Amino acid sequence: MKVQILNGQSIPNIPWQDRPENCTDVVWRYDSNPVIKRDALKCSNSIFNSAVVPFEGGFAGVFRVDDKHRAMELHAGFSDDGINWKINEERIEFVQQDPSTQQVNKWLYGYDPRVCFIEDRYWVTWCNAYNGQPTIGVAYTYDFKTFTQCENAFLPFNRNGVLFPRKIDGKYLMLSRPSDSGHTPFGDIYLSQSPDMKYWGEHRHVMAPFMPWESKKIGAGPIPIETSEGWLCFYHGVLESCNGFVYSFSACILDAQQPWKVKYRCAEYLINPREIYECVGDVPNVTFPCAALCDKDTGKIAIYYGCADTVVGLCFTTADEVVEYIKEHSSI
Ligand code: BMA
Repeated sequence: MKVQILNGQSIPNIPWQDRPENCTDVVWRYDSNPVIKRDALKCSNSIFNSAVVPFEGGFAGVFRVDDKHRAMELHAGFSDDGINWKINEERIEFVQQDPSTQQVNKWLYGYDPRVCFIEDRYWVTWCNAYNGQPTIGVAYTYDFKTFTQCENAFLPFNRNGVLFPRKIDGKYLMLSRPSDSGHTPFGDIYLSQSPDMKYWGEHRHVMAPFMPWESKKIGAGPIPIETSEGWLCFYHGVLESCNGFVYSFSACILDAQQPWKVKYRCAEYLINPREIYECVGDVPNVTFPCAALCDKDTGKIAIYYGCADTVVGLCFTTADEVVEYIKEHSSI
């Protein structure tokens, strides 16, 4: 491998398919997509934008489940192979250990979770309602059974809170996208820092929409992957067409020590809505990545992405290929 995966994990059972012979794309889809169908649960209207990590030799995750009331809920789930999932029928009931969070954390809705292992536990961030308005919720778990909720990271309005998998200079780092109370026709990615996962500051601008495919707004996706070239970050971008928003995704490489500095940024999307399950669903034309598994020994990457706000798809690349592609097609 030319690109080394730093501080990563061996995942010998990472879900994987080789690139089909007739495909020249740098990221290719699993041929049996979607991996999670909308009716995987009795209560589910749709299951999409969900986060998956290696766990106890298999995999665990936090899933966005919109139920048949059309309430947006988070459910835990488990899998041996990353493809066949057993998702809990009941939503996560977050534990409020701190009396002050009992006051603020009245559950209203939660969506677009990310899961990040840092040091000794799995941190969950998601779009959480505070005072009925979206901001970044924070919780941790050791076992995907008990989830302890903490203070929200920011004031409303904010979305797409994505943690880095290790501290830098003693601080936790989080990407996010300040937004508004509605369908937000704007948005840049920012980075914030915290000594304790509670107080966030030292905010830095990372990047703004740039190319046409992402011209309306951008948002961080899976947990950044640390490589010998810097942090490999997949992110979504939104184009506004005469028929509504189109969500595609691509990737950039952020500086290893100062990740608010963008080293390379792919000018093209890597995946855009074109398969039927990406173009047709509750919200058409959406591909929205929330998790990426990366095997440090081979550089294989498996990306989980929501499709048309209805189902979960899987696609693949390798660190060598995607990093080379980003560098060759960089807009900076
Ligand atoms: C965004 C979020 C995502 C969703 C997307 C497309 O604002 O709500 O959960 O996938 O819109 O509807």
